[in-house]
Amino acid sequence: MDFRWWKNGVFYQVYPMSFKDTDNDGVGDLNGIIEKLDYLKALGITGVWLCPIYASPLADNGYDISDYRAIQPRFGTMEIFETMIKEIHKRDMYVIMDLVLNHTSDEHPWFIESKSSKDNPKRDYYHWRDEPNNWKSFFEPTAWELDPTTNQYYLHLFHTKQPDLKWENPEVRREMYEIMHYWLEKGVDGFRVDCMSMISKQDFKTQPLPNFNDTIDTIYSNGPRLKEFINEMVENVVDKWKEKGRDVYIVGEGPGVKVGKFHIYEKVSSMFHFRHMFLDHGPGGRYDRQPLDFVKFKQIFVDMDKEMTWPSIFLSNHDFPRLVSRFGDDKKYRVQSAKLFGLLLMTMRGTSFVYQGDEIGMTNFEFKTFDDFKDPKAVRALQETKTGEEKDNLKSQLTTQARDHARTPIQWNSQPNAGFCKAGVTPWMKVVENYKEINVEKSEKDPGSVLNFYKRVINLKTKNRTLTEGEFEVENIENKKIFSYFRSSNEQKFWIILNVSSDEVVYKPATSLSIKKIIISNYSENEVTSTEVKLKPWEAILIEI
Ligand code: ISL
Repeated sequence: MDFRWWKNGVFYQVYPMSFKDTDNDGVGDLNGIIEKLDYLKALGITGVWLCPIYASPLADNGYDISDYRAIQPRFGTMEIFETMIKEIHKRDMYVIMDLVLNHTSDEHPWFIESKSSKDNPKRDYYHWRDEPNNWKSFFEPTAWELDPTTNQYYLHLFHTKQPDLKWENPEVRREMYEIMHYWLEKGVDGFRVDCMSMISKQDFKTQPLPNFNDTIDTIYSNGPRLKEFINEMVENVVDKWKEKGRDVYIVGEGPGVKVGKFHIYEKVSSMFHFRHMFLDHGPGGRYDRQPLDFVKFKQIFVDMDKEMTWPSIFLSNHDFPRLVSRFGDDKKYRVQSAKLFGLLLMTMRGTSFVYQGDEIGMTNFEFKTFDDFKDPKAVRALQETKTGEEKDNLKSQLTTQARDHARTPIQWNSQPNAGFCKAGVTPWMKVVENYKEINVEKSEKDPGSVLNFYKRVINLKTKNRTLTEGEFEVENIENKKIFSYFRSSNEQKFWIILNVSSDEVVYKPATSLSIKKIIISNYSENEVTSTEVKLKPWEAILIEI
């Protein structure tokens, strides 16, 4: 098998608005990223995924692009961007850019032209109809907005300020490939393609919409021409650079990627599948939280490992609550459970992605008023609530489910504003109150910190071929509290055993195992024999067998 740079890689996802502010406007910036590159290097990171930094009115924090070839002035200038790329490469790290190809901002010149008249040459860059159908937007009750100039509706699967591009139009596709070349020429190493699974649209006939999550699988994603568009993108972009000796990495965002559908995506380097991220979303979607079924959670990874040539492993990102608060116990066992998920993240087959702040075990924030929420999805949901009861229900849903939890500033130290921005400056999102206890500076000094554990597991993953490419095999999948799996190659075999509960659990492996060495654990002492393991709450052990 060819061994490509991103295969043993560990990416770190930077959400620039919340990473580090250096120009005192309360919003993170590119100079802030440059300032912290040594921190990422010391963490063992091999690549950076940079969330959108393009010119944008920021209706969806940059996922609404108004100029694909310009830098959003709040983040910096093109010169600073170029310096950042050089500084990343100087440290032997790679960088991929988040590219939003499914939609633009409504302030993009294409859309301004498109809406100006029915016969404008850019009219066909977007989806226009005389009548809306029953499609819902991810953020709003309907996916169609009436534009008064021509009295037609345009499609927006997300915000009204994010009209969907019409990929069926070859001109649109050509524009997009040129944009990709533009950034590759500047030296970036690849892209995370936003909403890749949604760029080819089903026909717009009205169809039943029984359950919003099913809608993602059956109507919005995996559209009829998707495979053709993806293959064409790879031919026009990746293959062209291959001829010049560069291995361009493309990871697609893939809500709706499921068993039986991966063949659509086989030409891109990798895909993010989202099934584990939607498990606790009920028929009403994200704000209809259901208890997490941990057996199903494991089964998803088993199924997707079989389905995908090369998986991308992530357990959180900027669109979901904090990892330790969502899947772990962010109170009594915060440190143990954050470490457990760090070990899980680094020991499944695939390229691993750490979301900023998870490496120090950052938690959800406790909101005081609805004004604390900035995410357009939360803001819109609030507008839709009519009664006090609906408000109370939304409040409890936002407490656990809001995307905002992942977007609070990184807690760098115990100074005011957690060192994210200067004292006296108001950060765009509130800093979580626990920053004096949970921050990078403190974690660096504490050998038992989540951060120092992450360093060790990242280092293990990037240096060990078995952990990167070895087979992944799960046993006793029906066990509700234990995740027990093996990674094996011709050279080595590892057993990873995780207690995903706050209880003490005695676990017996399916067969007796010969223990060679405990490689790493989140407890200093473990009770392991070849036939039985006694696990403390959230105990996680990596054993060579
Ligand atoms: O968070 C979700 C729904 O509540 C996800 O389904 C998410 O909307 C979906 O994965 C697409 O996300 C991406 O595109 C959005 C943007 O808001 C997200 O931040 C981005 O990750 C629109 O560009």
